[in-house]
Amino acid sequence: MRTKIVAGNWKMHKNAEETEDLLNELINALPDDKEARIIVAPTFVNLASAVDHLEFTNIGVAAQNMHQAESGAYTGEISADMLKSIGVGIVILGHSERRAYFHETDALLASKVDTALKHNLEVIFCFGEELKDRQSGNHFNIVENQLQDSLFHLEQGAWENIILAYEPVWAIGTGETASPEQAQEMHHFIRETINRKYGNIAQDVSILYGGSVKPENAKEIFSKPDVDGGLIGGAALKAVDFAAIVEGI
Ligand code: G2H
Repeated sequence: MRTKIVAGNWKMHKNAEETEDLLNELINALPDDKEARIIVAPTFVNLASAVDHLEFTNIGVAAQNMHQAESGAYTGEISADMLKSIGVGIVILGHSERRAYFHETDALLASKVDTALKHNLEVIFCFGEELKDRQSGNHFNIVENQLQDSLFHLEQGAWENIILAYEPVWAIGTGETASPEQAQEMHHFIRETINRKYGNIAQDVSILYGGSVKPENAKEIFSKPDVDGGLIGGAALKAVDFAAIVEGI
């Protein structure tokens, strides 16, 4: 059985007080009868307080990014060791906003993945095609290349610490969602692609869907056999919506 996961990517939202408020609301609102891992990813400056706040809960804390170097003259950046040192065990890498606005390439992401794994961080690795790729029918190629170029250098054992998040760029923050059938088709393709390279461990890799997941569409998307949960942006910023999405798992 693969682990079901619902993760909230808070992006650049919520100051310190708002972070604490949302965490308190989540602690009260989240259902406790679900066999799913729940993860939240607040901003860097609120990670330490989130770890403290959630210490006696089963909600995990993820960072939204990290630098690939161990340390050094990289003004404004955060290392894997710094995340570990405050009790963060998970990092989101490769989000399309990082790729688009901060020019993160598949090769750069491969080195971020290596550094994260070296420090025993779990990685939520995001990838997905742009609208032009889907319109030209090139979406499977793009996704396969992203996997190959950032993850297929890994040894089989490393996959225990990899969670995938397929996020079609055209569905992110746009209100447009991939249909459950489109999500299933791509998730199945992703699993087959991993299977061709690594064999049976493909069955154990959790593949989350991300892109305008909301309470109204979560249950149907999560019902698909190769969809193991979601990475939620906008709808993770309200406890009532995030809890309703978790209800759908
Ligand atoms: C995709 C998703 C979270 P949203 O970026 O990673 O955001 O649910 O707002 O589309």
